[in-house]
Amino acid sequence: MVEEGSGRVQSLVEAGISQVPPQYIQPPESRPGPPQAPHSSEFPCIDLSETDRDRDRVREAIGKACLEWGAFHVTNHGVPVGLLDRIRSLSHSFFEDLSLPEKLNYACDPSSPASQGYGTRMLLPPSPSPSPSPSQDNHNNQDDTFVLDWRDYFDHHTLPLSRRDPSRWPHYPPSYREVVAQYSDEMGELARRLMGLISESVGMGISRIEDAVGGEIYQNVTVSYYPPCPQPDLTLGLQSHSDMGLITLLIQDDDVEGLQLFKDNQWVTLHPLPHAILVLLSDQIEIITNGKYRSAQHRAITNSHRPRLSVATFHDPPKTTTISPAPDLLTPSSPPRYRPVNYGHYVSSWYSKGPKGKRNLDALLLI
Ligand SMILES: O=C(O)CCC(=O)C(=O)O
Repeated sequence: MVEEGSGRVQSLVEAGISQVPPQYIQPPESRPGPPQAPHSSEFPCIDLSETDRDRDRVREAIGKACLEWGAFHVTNHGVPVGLLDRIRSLSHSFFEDLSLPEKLNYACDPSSPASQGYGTRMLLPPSPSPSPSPSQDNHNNQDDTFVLDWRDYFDHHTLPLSRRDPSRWPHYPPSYREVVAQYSDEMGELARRLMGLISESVGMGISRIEDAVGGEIYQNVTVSYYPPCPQPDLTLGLQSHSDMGLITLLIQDDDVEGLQLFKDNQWVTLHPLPHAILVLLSDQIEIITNGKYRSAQHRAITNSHRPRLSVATFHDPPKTTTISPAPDLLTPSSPPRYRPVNYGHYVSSWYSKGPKGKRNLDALLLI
């Protein structure tokens, strides 16, 4: 086993292990198991080029997808498809062409949540403090029992521009930094457009979701790399969770499946759709819409023969914002269903307690 701090899943695989180390073995109830549902042939796919011609129809399709799935694919989304191909191929190159020591030059700080750089552990390691104090409750409900994900990643802090420092991103391949910056800009624009449509689709004004978070969007671009796993039936590439913020825009390899959505109490595998972008509603949208739209619970499974890569672009509120159900959607017969929450506290709690599906959001439920 490679020592904590420098070890990455990819280095275990390159060392030729034939059995998964115990810290990656999921409890029986969380293991992938046989597929419980056929592939997602009914998964919604929305053509955004229709928006100018028939905004009502697009809005309606988005509303239906949000209600039924909390997720949908978009095509003709305006992001150049060559850019989607480039970021995937540059990311493969970073993980596959650089040595471990070269990649570790960009190692993230594993003790800080969502820190920028090359990492493997999503959740915070257990706190060294043996005596919890009530005011630190969020940070002391953790234990040693977090099962590790079969995943390495690179997290880029990209927006607002004051957070963007490309000198902390890989210098190789040579166009990496420029492509990530362009990708961030394009995805940020698409996210704003989609949040407008989502806001309208639930019966609010076009800017209502953005206004609810003070108009400033924080964006992280996270490339996940899932090496082949010798025992895919015992592991998860990424544990079951919903994303914390507003919306996530995700692309994945065209030819390797791995992403599953939890729908109607079953895990459904999503077919990658070449050049489409997957939109996932995240937890703060569920709160703002007072539960009318639910955030998408998802996970990644592994396979034994091929690496898989995805690029998730998260769009989040500033940590200082307090999020609560939008007053526009509240009536005496539809009172608030969620307690207001400071987004920074929500994030700390998520990273220290673990997502366990949607436990952090469920903890805010009033009724
Ligand atoms: O790799 C995937 O398909 C899922 C990635 C994901 O869920 C995440 O980055 O939060």
